[in-house]
Amino acid sequence: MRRHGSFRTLMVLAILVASSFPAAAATIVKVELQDPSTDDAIKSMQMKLDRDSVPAGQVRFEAVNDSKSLVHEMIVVKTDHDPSSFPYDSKKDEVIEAKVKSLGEVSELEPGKSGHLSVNLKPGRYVLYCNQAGHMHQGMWAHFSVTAK
Ligand SMILES: [Cu+2]
Repeated sequence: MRRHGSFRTLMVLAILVASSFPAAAATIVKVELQDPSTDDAIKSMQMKLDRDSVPAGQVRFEAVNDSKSLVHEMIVVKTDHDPSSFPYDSKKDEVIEAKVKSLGEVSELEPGKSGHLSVNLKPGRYVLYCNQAGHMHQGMWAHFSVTAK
């Protein structure tokens, strides 16, 4: 009985140790969605990232809409191109999302709201952009890169 008891104790310890080291934590990227209503010093729409490169793996984008008046969003696309060359519907003044493969998005945040997106990213070049009418053309996008581990 005594041997069994200590074996059980060891097993419990092993499980406790294993569970205190969770699978690799996500890299957090903070994204601020801004426009001239955010601050007088900001002259155009923009997407401000606290880092523009992360190692491959799980990434958690934490987006905050810093606008005082406009809805913004953040869409993630893996591409070597600038959004200025994405298929565009000039009537709607927006990127044709059906033709640009999105890896996920934090969609339509009201002013002051925040949201997040967790995705597993492979090495390569990415673009983050906002597809509210006209916003991409007003500069609301950012390059982002993922490096091999
Ligand atoms: Cu926007």
